[in-house]
Amino acid sequence: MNDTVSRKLVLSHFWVAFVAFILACLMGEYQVLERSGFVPALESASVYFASVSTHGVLMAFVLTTFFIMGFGYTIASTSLKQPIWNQPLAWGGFWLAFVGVVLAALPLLTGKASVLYTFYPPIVGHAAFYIGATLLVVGSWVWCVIMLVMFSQWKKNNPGEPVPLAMFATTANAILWLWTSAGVAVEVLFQLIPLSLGWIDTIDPGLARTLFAWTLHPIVYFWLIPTYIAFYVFVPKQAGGFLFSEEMARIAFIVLAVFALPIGFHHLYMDPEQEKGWKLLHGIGTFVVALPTLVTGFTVIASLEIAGRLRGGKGLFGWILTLPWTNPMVLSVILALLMLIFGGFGGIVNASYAMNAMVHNTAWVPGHFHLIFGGTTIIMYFAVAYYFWPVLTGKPLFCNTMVLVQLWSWFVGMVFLTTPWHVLGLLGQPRRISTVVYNNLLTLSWKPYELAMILGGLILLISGGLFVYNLAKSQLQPVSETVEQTIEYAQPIHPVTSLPNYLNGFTFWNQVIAALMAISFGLPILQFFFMKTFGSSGWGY
Ligand code: HAS
Ligand code: CU
Repeated sequence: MNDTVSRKLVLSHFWVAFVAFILACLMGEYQVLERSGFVPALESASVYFASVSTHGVLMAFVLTTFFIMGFGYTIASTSLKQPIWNQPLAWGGFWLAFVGVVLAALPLLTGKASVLYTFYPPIVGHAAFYIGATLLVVGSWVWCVIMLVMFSQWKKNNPGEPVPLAMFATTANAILWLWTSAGVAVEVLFQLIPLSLGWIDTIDPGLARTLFAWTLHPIVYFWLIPTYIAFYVFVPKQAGGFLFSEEMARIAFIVLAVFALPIGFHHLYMDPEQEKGWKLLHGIGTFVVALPTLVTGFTVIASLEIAGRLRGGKGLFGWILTLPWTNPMVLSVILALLMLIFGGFGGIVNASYAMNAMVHNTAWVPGHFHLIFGGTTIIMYFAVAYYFWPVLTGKPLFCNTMVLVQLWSWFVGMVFLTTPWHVLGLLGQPRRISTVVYNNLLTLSWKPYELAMILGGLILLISGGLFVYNLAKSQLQPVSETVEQTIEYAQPIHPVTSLPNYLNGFTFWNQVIAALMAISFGLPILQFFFMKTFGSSGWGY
């Protein structure tokens, strides 16, 4: 057993994440039902928007942040083989973030902050929502500090040695998050909180959207990095093989952290406040940041092939069949990669300016991110939870078949939910609508797809419930003896003994990030302080 793991700390983070998750799943199913119009009794725009705002915040901010913190604490303590530095501080971060969530939930659930998870002004919610969200972010900064301190201390005590890959990548994520969250922090502190408290009368929504774009793109990689960590450090070992290349993994994490940051404007292609040259610059960067995903796909599939061949797989594709498909981690990675093909394809469509014009603000976009985030990213969160659970609770998973059923059903549900969403987008259905009041041939053609989405949502709700059930039942089962399970890290096929500084630290990369951010966000933000704008007063709730 890994005796450095702070079990209670990690389990507390994970349970907050997973309770948020299952509540959000419930809301998701209500939302597909409501917007389909098949159940008139459910129809209410105000309840719909309160629900969709809460669903988005719970999934995108609460599930992710708490999961990532718990994951990071486990990685830091087991890969560095030392206890968490300053545990009281870690608990402080946890409680700060938790109080923030409760504070934000109150206006969300009472319909006073139905501003969606992107909370774009001029829609304005209750101040408690923004203050709660700020506390959540500040709580997560505490986690970042702890990761950075543990990383630096380890390097000091082990001079010249490569930092374990898992910790290297977790630190990259902490650094990414500190940079990422700065944009929205400035927006909330200087624009939204003062506006919602009535201290100022007007704000510039263009500036707000630009600051949010600073956060909105890299945040998706903050969510994704734990998934990629699992791909590189757990999957090869669970499949029975080796990591194809540790250097490639390090390069992928560095490129993700460095290039995810300066490229938010592909969310603003159709907005007027930024000039086309800046959009082009950010557009090019968006294609660059797809590269580490391609590298990751290649390295992970190569690692799986090594494992498959070591297990006796022959021929061009025979190795796929010899993989241990009943191992939850291995099954998850296969399903995650399959969803990544289409989720990533959708991303490339979005990133291409002319095609973005066809799909922007349509149902295609939620189709894209439910597949790549809800699908690829979250299925690996499940796999990680299942892998960590025996170590955290000292008890085995109560039934592997139930785990496999849960993972398969999540995949099937995602296919049923997101395929129609993509089609609906191409058929012109806007996103962020509660209902369609007019009936014509166009909207009638949406109906069969709505039906498929309701089925998809239902499968996902059942699968989400099964996930929480599997974890709770395993943790609560009475067992006479605790299991001795450790978290095992995959070995690279060619062991790494020494590394150049730039593949083992972040000083240089932080400077690169600072320069890139200054180039891509400097003028686009400064312009707001020089141009004459009219400002908008908020549409209060
Ligand atoms: Fe995205 C909108 C572009 C990745 C999440 N994205 C969103 C939003 C979210 C989101 C939440 O350019 C909505 C924001 C909002 O509410 O307004 N996205 C991209 C691009 C990528 C991308 C280029 N997105 C993600 C990830 C997310 C995420 C990851 C969450 C985790 N996205 C956009 C754009 C928009 C956008 C625009 C704005 C749209 C608009 O107009 O509003 C790339 O990183 C994707 C790269 C991935 C690939 C796929 C490679 C495939 C591989 C699999 C190989 C597997 C095989 C199978 C062969 C190019 C590696 C092997 C099988 C075996 C059995 C072994
Ligand atoms: Cu983006």
